[in-house]
Amino acid sequence: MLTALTGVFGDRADAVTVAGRCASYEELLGAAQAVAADLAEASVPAFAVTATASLETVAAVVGGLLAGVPCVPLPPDAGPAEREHILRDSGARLIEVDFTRRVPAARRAVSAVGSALGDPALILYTSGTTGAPKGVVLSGAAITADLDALADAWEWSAQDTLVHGLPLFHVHGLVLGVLGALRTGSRLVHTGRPTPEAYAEAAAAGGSLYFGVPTVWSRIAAAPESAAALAGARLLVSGSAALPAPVFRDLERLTGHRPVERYGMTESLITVSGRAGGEVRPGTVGTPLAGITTRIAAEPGAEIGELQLTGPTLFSGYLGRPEATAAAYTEDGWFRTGDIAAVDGDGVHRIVGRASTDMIKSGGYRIGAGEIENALLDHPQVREAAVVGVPDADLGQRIVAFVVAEGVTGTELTDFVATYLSVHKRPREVRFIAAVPRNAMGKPQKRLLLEGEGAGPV
Ligand code: MLC
Ligand code: AMP
Repeated sequence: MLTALTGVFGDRADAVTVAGRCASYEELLGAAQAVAADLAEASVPAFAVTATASLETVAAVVGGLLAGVPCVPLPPDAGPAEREHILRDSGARLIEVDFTRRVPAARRAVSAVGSALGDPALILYTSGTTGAPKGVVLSGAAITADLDALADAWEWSAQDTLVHGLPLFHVHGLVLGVLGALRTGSRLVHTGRPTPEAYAEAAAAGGSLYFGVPTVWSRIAAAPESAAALAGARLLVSGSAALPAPVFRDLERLTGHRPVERYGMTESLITVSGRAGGEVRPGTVGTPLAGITTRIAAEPGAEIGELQLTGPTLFSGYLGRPEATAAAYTEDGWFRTGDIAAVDGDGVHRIVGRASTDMIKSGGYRIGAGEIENALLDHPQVREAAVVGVPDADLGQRIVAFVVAEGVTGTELTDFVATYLSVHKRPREVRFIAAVPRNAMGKPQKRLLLEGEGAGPV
């Protein structure tokens, strides 16, 4: 899978830069082989690493691939409850990585780079509409199929320098942003954090291909000097949430580039994308990648409906949850994305919204309302809780919790959630209400809570 580590593209001292620290492929491989040797001896079903933006995280993931042991990247800002859930659910052993450690040749677990493609390569935890996050098992074969299709769509090659500053515990930053660079041989500059200044600075270092979530792009569009520095790039790519049309236009005006949008999910990897050199229109996410077939499950006479797909990039299942895995597919075997979409006459896809108000996207992070509600309900003062995503110019959606509670402040509840879950799952606002509106069946009527918040119908 990791073609660059075989040396076919040559090597350089700054082949991989993460948060200001550089490594050659040889150095990365050496550190990863030390991880792999330990994993081979430990005989564990999976291992976890606290996935800070660091060379250590990259070495851990590569080491897991070399040893054939799946890696579970833990969000570094996860609170104890979320960390414990992930570790317990996956059975993963938490490891620490010393990037400078090397093992003698005799202890190296695997000599060939990228064997056992069918095996689980990564287990990424992601939220559903209810309950705790589930482990999405991704095989090496699904990942390589996706990266090769993207390389084709974006003309992504060893001539590129990939720039981004996205978290290393999700598909966007880790699969595309790290494994993609190691497969295509493009130099990687991970900026630590995805700030406009850092993206601009990387332009001076030859950045050609830039990844960002819409929040990153909207912050760049609001920083004209930084945006102008991206004029020399080859391709700007946005994904993980919808890129607002005004941000698209601002980027075009300031950088001279029409950003390419692509669509994906943790479970399916990236499945639909605009093409380098192709026509891109704001509000559209392009056409299916090679090997992917899509369909819209619409009511008779309607043009929009749930986007469903099949193809080689799909996950192997939710770890230990066969029922949940089965429920993610239609009876005739298509993966149900839960996204509402339309396909234009020329096959270009538009994502119109999500089927459920219980799946929130904030800053490109996927957050299940149920998970936050459960955390809030664990607070002794909280009697009812309903969590929604309210439209937000910066974050796409911001998390707002409506609670029925006495004797506790909003800040106390936000802090309470932060100690349980990841920092980015904290509600931005807590609103106290007399009762959660419910229908005759007792189901919360979240659309009533969203009324007046500028949320259009989905
Ligand atoms: C955050 N903060 C809060 C808060 N939430 N403070 C109080 N109350 C809350 N509720 C703090 C943060 O910790 C931070 O503090 C500061 O406020 C600014 O937070 P922010 O506005 O959230 O900005 P930032 O931290 O810069 O995050 C924005 C972002 C981030 C865009 C960088 O959301 C991000 O990295 N998103 C990427 C998500 C992603 O990769 N998704 C891909 C999923 S895969 P401090 O002290 O730290 O400054 C996928 C598949 C696909 O979707 O298609 O790609
Ligand atoms: P995640 O599992 O975190 O990857 O989140 C997947 C979800 O992100 C999808 O189901 C979509 O709702 C959303 N998403 C990803 N890319 C896009 C995009 N380009 N436009 C709109 N929504 C997107």
